[in-house]
Amino acid sequence: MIKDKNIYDLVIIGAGFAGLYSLYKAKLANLNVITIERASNVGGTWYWNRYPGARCDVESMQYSYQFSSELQEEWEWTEKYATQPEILKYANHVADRFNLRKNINFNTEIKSAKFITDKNYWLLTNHKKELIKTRFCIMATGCLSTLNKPNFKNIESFKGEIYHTGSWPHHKVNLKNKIVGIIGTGSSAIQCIPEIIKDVKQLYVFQRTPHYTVPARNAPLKYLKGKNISNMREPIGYDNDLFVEEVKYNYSSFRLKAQNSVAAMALPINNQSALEVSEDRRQHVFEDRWNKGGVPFIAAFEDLNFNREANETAAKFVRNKIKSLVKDSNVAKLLTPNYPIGCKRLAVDSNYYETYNRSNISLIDLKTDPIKEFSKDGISTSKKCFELDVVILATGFDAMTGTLFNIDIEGKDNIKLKDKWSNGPKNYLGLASSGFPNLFTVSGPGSPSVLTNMIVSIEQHVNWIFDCIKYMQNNDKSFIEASLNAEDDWFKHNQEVSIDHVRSSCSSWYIGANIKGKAKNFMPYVGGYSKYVEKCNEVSKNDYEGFILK
Ligand code: N01
Repeated sequence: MIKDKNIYDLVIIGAGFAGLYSLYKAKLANLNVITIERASNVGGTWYWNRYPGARCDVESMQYSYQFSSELQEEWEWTEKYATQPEILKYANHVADRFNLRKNINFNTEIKSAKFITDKNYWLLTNHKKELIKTRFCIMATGCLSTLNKPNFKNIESFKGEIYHTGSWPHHKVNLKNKIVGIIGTGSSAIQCIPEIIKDVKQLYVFQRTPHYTVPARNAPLKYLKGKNISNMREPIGYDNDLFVEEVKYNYSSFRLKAQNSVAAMALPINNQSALEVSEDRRQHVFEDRWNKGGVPFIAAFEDLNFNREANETAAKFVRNKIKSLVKDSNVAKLLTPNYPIGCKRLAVDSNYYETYNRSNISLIDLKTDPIKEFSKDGISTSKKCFELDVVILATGFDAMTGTLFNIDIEGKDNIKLKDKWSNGPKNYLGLASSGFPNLFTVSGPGSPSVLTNMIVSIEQHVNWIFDCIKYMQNNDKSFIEASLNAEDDWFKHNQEVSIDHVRSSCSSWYIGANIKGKAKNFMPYVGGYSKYVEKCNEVSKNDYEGFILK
């Protein structure tokens, strides 16, 4: 690498899990590196999403780094699904344990990034208009970090409190005895509603589309703590009987199962089709998965994601559950989705449907009674005025591209990323886009990303990027750019594999449907994590085939 004291080797934008691991790797590689983070501390999505009930719906023993066996050994998760405060504590522990903080500029926001072609560096500008030069840039900016705040008429006139689940305050929000309205019924709302209902006087849930959710069956993790068991079992994901020590004893094979999977998670697999078994057997399998809890429900049969008839058997099972769990049949009907299960990301809950049996909750169906406007006192729909003390927007994010577009990124020949991607995010392997040399995205569009266990996907991306930088150093290269052909082929492949997948069968943030004017393309790569990794490895083995190196 050419050494110039005024030019960083690498700038990493973001200090969430992707940014922290990138920084760890950069320090290990002895690079002159700085991480820039707009928040006042590490954690990324877990720094911002601190709404009541926030927790990860991937098992904590899997939603954790594997790059350090010491870290993996010493950290003790307390619950099957970690809460947001515990995950944030973990991110802080990682930052301290690996001495990462001194390379992070907090409270700093990058506003623009321009590639200076003749000098072969990126020129970044922060919110204070300070300039930073760097050879390489890693966008560890997260997939769900730009809020979707719908432009409700007169929202600014509301005199009560307004919060967004994706940017919840650091102080405790007092909802005791308040009348609260929550807009949206996606994963965030599904976690939040059963928590806040315990405090509020009355909760109005404004629902546009019902969401499928399955019970988490969360529980404290079981520790042997010195007690002996005769033989350490080979762990399978989502086995509620396992002791943590059993997972740790076999952690490498447990992690390998995730590496070889579609979703970067060790899930119990059933290779049968839902259509090849008897009705009794099918119900038994669904019931078993429902009782054990969590995302393995959608892996109950191998064809639920591809075959609509098979998918309908699972959807019907959940619809019947809703009917049996929600006492008011009209409310149950409104909560029942009519699209394929798993199209919108399956939510995982604790007592979501049961919450609707309480006396202090009302469900408003925005399909038949849409929001007209806000007033100083609350929300008016076409049929009624709701006086509210607090409004919670659980309206999601401008996913995958929103945060990249918030930075004015300009590549070669004055091309802006926003313009280049105006018809959808085109790049190679979700790692780099033609025209934007030496700039990598971690878990960006075009990679399995949000369809997988994010920490595993992040580690794979970061490892690939640092192997690439090392290859460049060893081969005296200082310029890498995805070729147009390679990214066209990858984009085409991505769209092709998504056509028959259930994920593309309804309007969701995966296809940008939640943001007005956004291009409608299936953004994450749906071909499966292990296949994707194979492709990435093949590219690096073949001297970064599909990239132009100079
Ligand atoms: O956001 P969402 P989220 N008027 O976009 C509604 C991750 N996550 O924050 O479906 C009225 O899913 C919208 O309605 P509709 C996870 O990947 C993970 O809940 O568009 N309503 C929908 O109901 C997840 O998928 C965890 O018709 C409006 C809701 O708002 C992702 O974050 C936990 C509206 C938005 O749902 C996003 O989840 C939580 C409008 N104008 C989240 N605009 C884990 O456990 C939007 N809505 C790891």
